[in-house]
Amino acid sequence: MPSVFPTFAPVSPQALAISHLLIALLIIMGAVFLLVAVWIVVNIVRFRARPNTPEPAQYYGSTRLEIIWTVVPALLLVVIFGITIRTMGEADPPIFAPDASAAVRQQERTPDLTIVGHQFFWEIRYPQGFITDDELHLPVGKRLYVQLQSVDVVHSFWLPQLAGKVDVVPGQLNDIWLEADKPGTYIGQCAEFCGTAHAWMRIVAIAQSPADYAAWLQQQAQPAKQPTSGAAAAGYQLFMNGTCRNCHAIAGSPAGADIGPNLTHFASRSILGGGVLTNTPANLAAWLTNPQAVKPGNNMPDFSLNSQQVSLLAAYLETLR
Ligand code: HEC
Ligand SMILES: [Cu+2]
Repeated sequence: MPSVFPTFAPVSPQALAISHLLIALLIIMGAVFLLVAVWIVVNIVRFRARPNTPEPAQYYGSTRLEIIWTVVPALLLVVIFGITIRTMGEADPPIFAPDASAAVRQQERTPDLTIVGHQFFWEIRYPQGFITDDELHLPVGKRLYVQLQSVDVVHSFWLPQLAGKVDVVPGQLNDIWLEADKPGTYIGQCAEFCGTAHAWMRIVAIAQSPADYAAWLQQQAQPAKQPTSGAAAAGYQLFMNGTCRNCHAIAGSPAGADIGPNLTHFASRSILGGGVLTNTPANLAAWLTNPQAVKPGNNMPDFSLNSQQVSLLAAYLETLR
């Protein structure tokens, strides 16, 4: 079950540091708020108008008070500045280990993962040579060096239980550390308005034990098999001879485009359309029938497929485990 208050349920040292900063700020701000609120209430009561009392004494200007209400907030800001700087160091540790040699530092560090923002889904490239979308897997307890790119507009990558928020900017390489110290499913979201369907640009991170992760890697690295009979084979023909392959890639097939999500292991994913639906056969049929009705404004057009075409295509796509 995903956490309702993800920022307060960190599962990595980076997210923990950010969470601590947030809690510290809430305490400081809460204390200031309480102090001011209580002081106002006390004075409203104490100096309220009573019958037959003269107007209380009026004061104009007080150097002492002005010094206090300048110095105290300034000191608070110094404290907040200090703990923020410390958090920044913890949340975004240096790319190279402190003892890395000069030769190592000269080279560009190869990312453990590359994540590419598209309107309106996340493409995840694994160094093992395969691509998946919207659902990333990572081994528990390992800190991954992740590079972030965009092919279109500015997005923002945010998995609050795992790390801070980093903008994903076209023409620029940004990076982030991703780590989860507990197995589980963590939900993220594009956090920069990037167009009509922005709200359904989610990402699911699944942290697995090293053995489960290795098995997943092995499975994802397999190319798709071409079905040889039945509805799936007919769906394959529709897919390859129709317009689908102009935008989608399926490893091991002639489809190799990179406009829409990579569908090689589509049926193994838990979500569909950036999280707008869970990935079930019925939802897949709804998506193919009219993706614009399911996720208005997304970049897959409505092809007005008839129900037979939908069921053949779905039969094929469901084989892509
Ligand atoms: C013009 C490009 C384009 C064409 C052509 C196209 N799609 Fe898509 N498709 C997309 C985009 C873009 C998305 C991602 C939508 C989103 O989540 O924002 C997508 C998403 C999907 C998904 C959901 C994938 C996922 O992981 O969530 C499926 C399944 C799919 N398309 C199947 C098809 C089939 C079958 C065809 C042929 C009838 C087809 N597409 C034709 C662009 C295209
Ligand atoms: Cu976005």
